[in-house]
Amino acid sequence: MAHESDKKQIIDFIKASNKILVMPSAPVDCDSIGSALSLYVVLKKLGKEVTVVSADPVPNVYEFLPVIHAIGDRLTATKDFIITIDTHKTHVAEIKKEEEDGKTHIVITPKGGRFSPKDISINYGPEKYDLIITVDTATLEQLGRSYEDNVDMFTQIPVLNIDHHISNEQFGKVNYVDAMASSTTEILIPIIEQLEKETGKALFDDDIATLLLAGIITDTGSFQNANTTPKSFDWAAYLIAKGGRQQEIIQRIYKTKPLSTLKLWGKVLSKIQIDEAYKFVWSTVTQKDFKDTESDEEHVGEIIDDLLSNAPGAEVILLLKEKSVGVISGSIRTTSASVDASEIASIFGGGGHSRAAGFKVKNPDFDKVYKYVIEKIKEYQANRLNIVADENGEDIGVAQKVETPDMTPVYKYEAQATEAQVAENKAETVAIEKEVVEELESEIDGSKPKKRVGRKAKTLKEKESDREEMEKEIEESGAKKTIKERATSGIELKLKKDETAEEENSANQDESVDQESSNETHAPRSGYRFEE
Ligand SMILES: [Mn+2]
Repeated sequence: MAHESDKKQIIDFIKASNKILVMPSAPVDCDSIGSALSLYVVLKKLGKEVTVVSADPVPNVYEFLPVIHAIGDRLTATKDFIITIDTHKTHVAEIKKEEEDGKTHIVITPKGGRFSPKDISINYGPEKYDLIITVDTATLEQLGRSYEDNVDMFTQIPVLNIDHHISNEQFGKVNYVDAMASSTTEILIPIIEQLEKETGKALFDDDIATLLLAGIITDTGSFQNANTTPKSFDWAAYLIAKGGRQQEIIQRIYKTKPLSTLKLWGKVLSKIQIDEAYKFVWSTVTQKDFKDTESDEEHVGEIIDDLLSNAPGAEVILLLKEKSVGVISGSIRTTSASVDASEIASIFGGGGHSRAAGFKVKNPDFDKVYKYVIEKIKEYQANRLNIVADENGEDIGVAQKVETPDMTPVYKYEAQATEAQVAENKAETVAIEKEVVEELESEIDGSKPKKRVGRKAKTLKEKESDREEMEKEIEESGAKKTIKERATSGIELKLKKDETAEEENSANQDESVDQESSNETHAPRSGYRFEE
């Protein structure tokens, strides 16, 4: 957990670094953005080069936050790709770049003599950053693509891990994790104070105070959640005194709903179905709903927690979403400790936590998946509640009458695609190799004019290094899949739950869920992203 010595190390690393990459977790929330942006302003004031990258888009609701546009959406190449030519034997006369449908040829004209593939080597330049700071991020996987596409970078550059999730995996070079803090921005306050002291520069201003305050207000659910501590109030008061704009935060986050969101909520509410016998409430949202109301997925967020979970008597709540054409996801909430949402989600290849879970499948037929999921959940509830016959006196077991659609979880498709890419790459490599050999042979016996064997050799090398990278990715995604599979398995989750009851309690995916359960300490977001 957080020690003074960790704080000292954080300060020392910041002071010694110049090109700093700050990363909030994905999907972003107000605490992760507030943390990242307040650091951005502070580090800028200290004369550092700062880059903030969020793998997931920033929801419109946070547009009012100061310097919000400093957040970049992708991590551009963190290193240069360097092609080196050995000029011991042959010198270079000229280097040209030629573009040809989707390819760039680097054409090297020798000064007398000839280059051979052996003279070419490929390297990477140095990293463009000398420090990474992750904020509000419990696992590296929560950084999404920014991590997945740059796994290497995280082993080569020191990572400062500043967070308040009890589930934090301590992946940093320095881990400053305080699970007692209500928000990550709360942890940053003493760090910024210390930086002020040590550098003699005034760092706090209205904007920084507003960003930090926004993190505290939202992560405590306006001081309603169980994770609210006396310290949260103290810090909030301190930040308001520093110029934090509390009214603006409340107004923009809690009191403003775009018309499109209200329209979407209306649609979802009009489709609510309640089955009292099964204690099951559900609704759907489709691509057509999004189109009709001119809203997007961002606006679905609170529907399940704010609207559906309030239905009296409901134990199991489901919102089935057509996320995009052909991709269907389900968000499941349970209101009673005796029903395990993750167990229900696991029926459909998903997972999550006891109160909040989800699944995501690839299937173009929304209606078919809908019928199947509803009947399966009813069946699950029938078994739990010992319902032997439905209201018409018919036997339960309805699910067997419904055709089982393809319910393969989305991540399985993703892994297959990568394997296919490797195979394709391999086939291409073999073909090029063959061409190179043929051309070399024809060159030797002089039967054909000289062709650009060097260029092909280079393509070959590139393809091979691409393939190596892809294979590594698959290997890593294999490891990741194990984590996911662990999450999808109800049994494993139960084991985990027994081990750390506290963690289970605090592991609900949406912090808003925690408002309803009173016995919880802090509520970290889960590392698994089935909800999305
Ligand atoms: Mn947080």
